[in-house]
Amino acid sequence: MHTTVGIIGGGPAGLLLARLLHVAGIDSVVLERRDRSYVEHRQRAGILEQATVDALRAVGAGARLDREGMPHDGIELRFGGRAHRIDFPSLTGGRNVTVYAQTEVVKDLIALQLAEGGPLLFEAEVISIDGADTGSPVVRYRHEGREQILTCDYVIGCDGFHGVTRNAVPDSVRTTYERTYPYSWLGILAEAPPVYEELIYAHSERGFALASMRSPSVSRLYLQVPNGTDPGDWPDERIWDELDARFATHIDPGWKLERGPVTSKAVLPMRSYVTEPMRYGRVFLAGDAAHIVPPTGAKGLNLAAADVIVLAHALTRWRETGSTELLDAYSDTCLRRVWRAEHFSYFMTTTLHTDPEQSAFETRLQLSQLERVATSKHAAAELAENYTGLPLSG
Ligand code: FAS
Ligand code: PHB
Repeated sequence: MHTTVGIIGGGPAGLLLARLLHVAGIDSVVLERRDRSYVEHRQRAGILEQATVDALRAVGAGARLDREGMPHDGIELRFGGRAHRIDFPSLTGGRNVTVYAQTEVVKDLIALQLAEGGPLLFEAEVISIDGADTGSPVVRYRHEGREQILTCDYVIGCDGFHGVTRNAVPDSVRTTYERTYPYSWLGILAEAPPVYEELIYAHSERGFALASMRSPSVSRLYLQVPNGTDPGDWPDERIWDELDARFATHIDPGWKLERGPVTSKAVLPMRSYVTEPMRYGRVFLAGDAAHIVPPTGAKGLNLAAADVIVLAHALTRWRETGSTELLDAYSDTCLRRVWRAEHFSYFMTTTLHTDPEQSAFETRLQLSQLERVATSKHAAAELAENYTGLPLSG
């Protein structure tokens, strides 16, 4: 089989790229290792920046998002027994975010691709990519019990952190940067109506907690836990009690979450990771295949979207004019945004989480930083601009 653009991975990056190329009249094939149900039900991100929403609308995936997505104009920070709201539009010239789960984004994009896009093959595991530095790279994959070949003009690795495409970039030209954190998140989904209008990020000496949502009847909540935590050690009541303890404030000591059946429970490690460059010859990397951020800044999914928006624009320029100027600039263009998001995610994570080893001095520094955000519109604007997403360039 031959295609112009071979896309490895049917997560948000791969699926959005396929749709962006389809709209531009460029053919592609998506190879996804897992089955459809697994990909559609993998619990991950929940916050979409405006640029991500705009891209989904532009490729025809905006209808349900516009019906069911929840626009949010701010977040609440809780620390030192107090609460402070960060208002996005007034601090960013009108920007906000939309709460719409990654599972729903993936469902919408898969339905579109199957209905009117190029081939999207599930249970098609890519084994290797050969000829990255030639004009016709070759993807070897296993599908329906047979090893098969896809020849391409370009190959895009959208295969996430555990994918294979990064291996096509020789160690001699590749640099990786990594930081792991001394804590993880225990994430739950619960059939419990959120008693809060907007997301709550809580710093407490017991550890970090985040209250998000999936709908008016489904809560999405996270607790900082030690690395290696077994979700089985956290029965539902223990989770609810700990969440209430971490969200407690002096101003409303009776504030409690509404409880309900926990339908999903998982521990998520925290990692910062970047691999440079995001391109070698005819092979490009996008999304988690190239970079990972701790989810505290809600950047992961949005960075993946930003990469493929830039890449689709560059491939369209190449198809229309033959110029590879934007393709040649892809890695540098994306890495500027990636490193900004890496820093913001690191800032949110290290400011809001209580490292078990940290000193009392470091805790006071965290509280001082949070106080600064709560009392300075300039400091609040810096957080709001990064959280709602900086303008796309390139
Ligand atoms: P993905 O990992 O989503 O998709 C890669 C796809 O490639 C997968 O479907 C995989 O099956 C496929 N693949 C891998 N190897 C392959 C091969 N050899 N052949 C074919 N296919 C292959 N971000 C947030 O903003 N907020 C969150 O709360 C949040 N929570 C997360 C929780 C978890 C457990 C994880 C792992 C990530 C979380 N993230 C979160 C980040 C997440 O949303 C990613 O940023 C997002 O999924 C990136 O999308 P992709 O780059 O498409 O990678
Ligand atoms: C989520 O809703 O899953 C979510 C929201 C904000 C984050 C991380 C995860 O920072």
